[in-house]
Amino acid sequence: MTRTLRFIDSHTGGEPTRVLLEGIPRPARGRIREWYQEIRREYGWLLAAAVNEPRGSDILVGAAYWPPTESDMAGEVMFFNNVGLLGMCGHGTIGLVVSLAHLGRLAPGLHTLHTPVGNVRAFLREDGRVRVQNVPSYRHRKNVAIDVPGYGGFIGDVAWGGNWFYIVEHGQDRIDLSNRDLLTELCWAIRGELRARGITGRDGAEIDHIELSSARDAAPGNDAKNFVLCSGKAYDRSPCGTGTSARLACLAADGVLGAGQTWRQESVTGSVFEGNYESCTVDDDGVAWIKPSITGSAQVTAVGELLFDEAERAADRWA
Ligand code: PYC
Repeated sequence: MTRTLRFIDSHTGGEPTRVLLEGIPRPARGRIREWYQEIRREYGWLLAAAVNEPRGSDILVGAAYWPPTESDMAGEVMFFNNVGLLGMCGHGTIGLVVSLAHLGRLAPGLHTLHTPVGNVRAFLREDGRVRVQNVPSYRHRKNVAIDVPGYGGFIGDVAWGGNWFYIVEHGQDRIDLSNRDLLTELCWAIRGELRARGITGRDGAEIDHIELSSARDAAPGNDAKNFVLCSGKAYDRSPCGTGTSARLACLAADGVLGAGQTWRQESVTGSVFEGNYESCTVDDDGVAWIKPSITGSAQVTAVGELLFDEAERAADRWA
């Protein structure tokens, strides 16, 4: 039996997003934050097959999209990649909004999307740029020192921006595409060391995104350039919306960036997100929470149908 999924592809600053428009039934019960297990169990094989080879590649981020069920929302979205489900995805949200606009399903203005880690608001401007008001973000731990075998010592912050990040100010190797293999292996080794030492996000959550940042390597006019290694060992071609949000949370906590000030975050490929935050609130535990926004643009690259054979269920790529 053949299954068909309609899709629309885009890229946001070089990072691709594949939106699945239909074919993944909306779970009958609960809110989207409760759907992880059911989606993984019933449709994980299909999502994995939609983004991985031979239909996609390791760098493709997928978005299972469900149209609005309430009048004040633009729909529900669950992001995923080559190895599993994600929390939020900033570049993917920009890609989703531009894709829905391309299909005539969404007009310029403010739209609310539900994700498993909270609601996000996306403002589609008349010029096509999208401002994403991401989930509240914060720094969990500052100056976490680790010794990575073969690479030496690193100090980084653990922060949440919709996914978990370990963010390192990295002056050693240039953040440049010509260094992508070296940076990939370094980030992978850092992640392995974090795991080996039991360094996690809140509630034991795995830190599955590593972000190297350098002001030195940024182009004039930009504040910093980053290299972000995602959970499936692919590096983000965009400046990473959730990674930029996590970074903004650290900058806010350190008093380096004030509310409303713009932070120009460049990616390793040279694409840029503009970031800022609205307000910073310190909770009873002394944690500084921000409401971050990132602005960027996306381009639609393809629309079509993916065909699957039910027999592929047995070859679940996320297993
Ligand atoms: O833009 O948040 C992001 C993102 C997460 C993983 C890849 N891109």
